[in-house]
Amino acid sequence: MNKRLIDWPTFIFSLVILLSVVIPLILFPEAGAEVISQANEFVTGNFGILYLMLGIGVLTFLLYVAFSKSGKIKLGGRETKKEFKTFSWAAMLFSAGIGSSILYWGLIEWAYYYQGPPFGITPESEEAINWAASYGIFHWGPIAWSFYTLPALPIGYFYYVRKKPVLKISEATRPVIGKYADGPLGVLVDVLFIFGLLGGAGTTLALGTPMIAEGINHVTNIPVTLGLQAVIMLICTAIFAISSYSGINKGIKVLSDLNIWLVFFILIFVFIFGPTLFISEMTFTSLGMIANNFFNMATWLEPLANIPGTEGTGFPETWTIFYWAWWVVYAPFVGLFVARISRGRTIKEMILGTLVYGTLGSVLFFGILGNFGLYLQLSGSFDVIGFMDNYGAPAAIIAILDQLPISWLIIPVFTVLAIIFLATTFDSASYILASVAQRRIVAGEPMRWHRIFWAFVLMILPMALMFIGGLEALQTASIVAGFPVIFIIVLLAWSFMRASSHDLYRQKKVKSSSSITLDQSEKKHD
Ligand code: NM2
Repeated sequence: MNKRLIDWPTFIFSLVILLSVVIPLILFPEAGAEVISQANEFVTGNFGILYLMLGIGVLTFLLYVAFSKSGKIKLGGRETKKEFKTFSWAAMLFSAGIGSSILYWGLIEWAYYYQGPPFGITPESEEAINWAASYGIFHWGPIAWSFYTLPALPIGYFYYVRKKPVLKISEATRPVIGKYADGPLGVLVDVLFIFGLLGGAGTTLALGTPMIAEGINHVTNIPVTLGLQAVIMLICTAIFAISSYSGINKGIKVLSDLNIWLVFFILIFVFIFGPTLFISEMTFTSLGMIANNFFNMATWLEPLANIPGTEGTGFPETWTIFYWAWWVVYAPFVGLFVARISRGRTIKEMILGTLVYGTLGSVLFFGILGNFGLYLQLSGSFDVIGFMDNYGAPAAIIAILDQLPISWLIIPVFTVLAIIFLATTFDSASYILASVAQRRIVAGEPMRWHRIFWAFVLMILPMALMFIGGLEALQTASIVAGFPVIFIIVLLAWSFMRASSHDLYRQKKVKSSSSITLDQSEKKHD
């Protein structure tokens, strides 16, 4: 183990912040939960507009870059081949960026929109049904995926084009913050990112664990207790720690491929044995609905709710803003990961690949799983909402699956899938946390013990909160922990533009081919 490789200020500062949140929460659980919920309301209530503006801005920016000259820049030298085949690339991208939450929300999100639709629509009306089927896809669609893609641009650029062996957020902001990237400002950027990601991971675990527990309960009859949930968290940690320890090629890639095959199995099964025609038509109709209302959905902030005496629905804060915040905290991490696996691709391929494959994946999940649940409700064959009111969302998710043929097989497969999905997000997260808390990457990977270390840290906050009964407070942790990440995203976009236009300008003859290789050996950088 080489201690000199560790970036001690980032490492220690992140742990100090984590402990300074966890310890008071354990000592004063009630006051802690109250503070978290107030902070959440403060951020979503006052700064929601920033998130929505960022969403539209980032998507526009990426489309511009993809089709501009910078889009042609290849990540790597002229001879560099794509490191991963497109299938594995897309599988890893999806598995890293999406965790078990897509199983959770994919199956049940419609039920919330159906009962509490946006735009002043009557709950449970026909219009509410159309929105219920569409909004989930929107919240996991192109804007969401653009948050993920953006950080990959500067990071991939520095790693593969300028060939700096550093996978760090601060490094990618160097063209803007200059030498301060090596000082406290750089540490701050990395620490804020780490802290945001720990919050985002908390949200993921707070949703995933109860659902996995219900699945296990259904199969084995073991009651859903705190103990069971703690064991689940530990098993998940063990799986993703092993995967992260084995590295990208052996662990992370193998688990991601397995993950995608299981996903195909579940989705195809539900599509064939569920209401196939309803699923197809509803999904197709939703796509039209989203296309038609895209900008309304992306900008709706319910401004009238600010007028004294007017009651709002709270829809933007509870859903769109919450979602954007959650995607944003994961973004630098997924961006780092996408950059790491994109050697040999052009910037344009990377942008369009994440946007298209990512959105396509979300459409399949929400279209198939969500519309299956919606169909059960509307056809009267199973009262999902009634069940959810009595037993909660995680139990309702398993109960929906129980309506399928051979559910004795489907529910265990689904539960295993949820565990793997969670693990494939957390293995890459711990891998990336280790890269950020390291000064340099040697032999292409952060140190092994360091990856394991972060795997366990990812679990500490959720475990602590679970024992004090704060799993619900944790569901909004991404918002509170992630607010500063908005600024990091803007900084990253700015850095990429600065660096790439600078290098392109210096590149004397750019041929009009489909990819540009910038030979960095001859240049000096700003
Ligand atoms: N996002 C995609 O829990 C998960 O599935 C990880 C969640 C940000 C909503 C990411």
